Amino acid sequence: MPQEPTVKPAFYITTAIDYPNGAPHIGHAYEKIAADALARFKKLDGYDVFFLTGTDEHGLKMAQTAEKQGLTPIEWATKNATRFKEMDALLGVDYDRFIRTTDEDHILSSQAIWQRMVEAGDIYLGAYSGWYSVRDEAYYAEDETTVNADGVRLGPQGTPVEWTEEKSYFFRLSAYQQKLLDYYDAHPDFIRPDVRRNEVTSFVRSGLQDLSISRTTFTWGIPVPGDEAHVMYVWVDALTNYITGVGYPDTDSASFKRFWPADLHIIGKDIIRFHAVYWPAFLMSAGIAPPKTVFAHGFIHNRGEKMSKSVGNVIDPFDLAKAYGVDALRYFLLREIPFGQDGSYSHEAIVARTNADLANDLGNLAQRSLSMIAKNLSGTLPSPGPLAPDDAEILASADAMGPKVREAMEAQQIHQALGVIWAVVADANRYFAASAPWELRKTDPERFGTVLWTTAEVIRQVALLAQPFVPTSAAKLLDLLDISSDARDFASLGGAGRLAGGTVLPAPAPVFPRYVEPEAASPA
Ligand code: ME8
Repeated sequence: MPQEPTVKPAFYITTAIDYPNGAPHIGHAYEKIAADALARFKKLDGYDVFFLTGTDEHGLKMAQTAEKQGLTPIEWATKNATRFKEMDALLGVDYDRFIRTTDEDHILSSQAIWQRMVEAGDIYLGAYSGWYSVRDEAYYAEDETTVNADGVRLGPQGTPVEWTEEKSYFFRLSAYQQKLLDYYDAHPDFIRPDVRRNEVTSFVRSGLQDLSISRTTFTWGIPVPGDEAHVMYVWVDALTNYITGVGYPDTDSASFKRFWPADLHIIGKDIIRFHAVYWPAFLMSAGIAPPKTVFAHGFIHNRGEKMSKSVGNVIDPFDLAKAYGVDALRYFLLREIPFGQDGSYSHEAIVARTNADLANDLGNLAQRSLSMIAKNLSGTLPSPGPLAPDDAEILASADAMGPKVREAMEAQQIHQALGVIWAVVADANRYFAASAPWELRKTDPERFGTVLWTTAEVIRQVALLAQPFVPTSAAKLLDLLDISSDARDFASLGGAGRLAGGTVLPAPAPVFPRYVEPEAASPA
């Protein structure tokens, strides 16, 4: 009987698009790594994944910095967008498209959604005055501002604001208050985690004002269709990237039909309002379905302090990857910080994680067990004899890992997924120590083989599940177990992909190096 071709379910995941107004920092790296782990997990779990990331290149701030550098805005944006792409390449962020908001298709897409919102009667011309922050690209109400000791008025993010008046197009956000509240009610997973959902719901309940969505005071933006004196407010253009990426305005295209509405927008907590209030309102107005989930992660601080250029404590992800290795950095960020909460970076913390979890717990277990096979069994993986209760127990824990990790990942609890995997690694170490294979080698060769096979089989499943988080190291581990490329997805978890005794394994090599402090520089 010919088999029906199985159609993979679609999964569309995005990151925020970064301002390329300088080099990327560790906060940018963190978000991309987390989204990449979620995307890789879904791919390995049998989904047809589309993963979009990119850069948000318009706005006054970009134009001003470019001018200071003696460059045109597009030259400045291109220079930095290149650096963001280099970061992704270095960190293993395996996106399907890197969108730049200066891309031609995105300009057309932004003008198309604008037009739909006009047709819906949601855009009108008015005038705007208020306290405007160039850095935040946002207007604030007077009571949201404060005046500091130097007499400078500051917005809620601590950036200077100026009194500004201009003609502006407005979006009728006020008309969407109840629709949004109803939407949140009907879609409890729309805003995650709960703390953000509550924050957004109470913001919307307190009343929504119409939103100024065009600017006339600068030109570095997407022209408003039909009124070229205006450019779009950068957030209208920025948010639209998520539909451009899958083919908007061609809503009949295969990619749009397949991938929209997005399954998951991964963003930082500071931009939740744009994604959970403005964005669904724009989409509703344009007759497009809102995304399924917006997940806001927390902020990374340097030793507990907020990172800022003026303090000089901004962390360069290129430096970190060089110092610790890409997989150690990825593992640290994803394991240490509960996803959705703020977290801190420090040298001590990353070294402790790297050496304890990666080098000692997983690295040593693999190296010790595989070396025993190499030395005592000429590198041939033994077949298991009858399983003793201890063997059966650790094997059952390994088999139970897949479903638990999946459950955590479905809820974007990345740190918990890693917790589940590394709990089994810890159990496997206890099992290995208690079974003392080095003693069995002479006294009970059959059990010696069973313990080594069982350990290798647990490592196989750990390595399979570790792929989304530490892709390069997990691949090396799978190489050491001679796992073919078609047996590396999650269909091979559990009993489906058991290691076959008799396989000749390659010579073992350490996969997770220990971090060793560089020699203290000798005094000059
Ligand atoms: O907000 N820790 O761009 P952006 C963790 N262009 N995440 C951080 C962080 C930190 N210290 N600092 C920033 C923008 N982020 C807009 C987005 S989306 C349509 C437009 C996160 O370069 C931040 O929360 O300022 C955001 O999700 C992303 O990095 C880009 O920030």
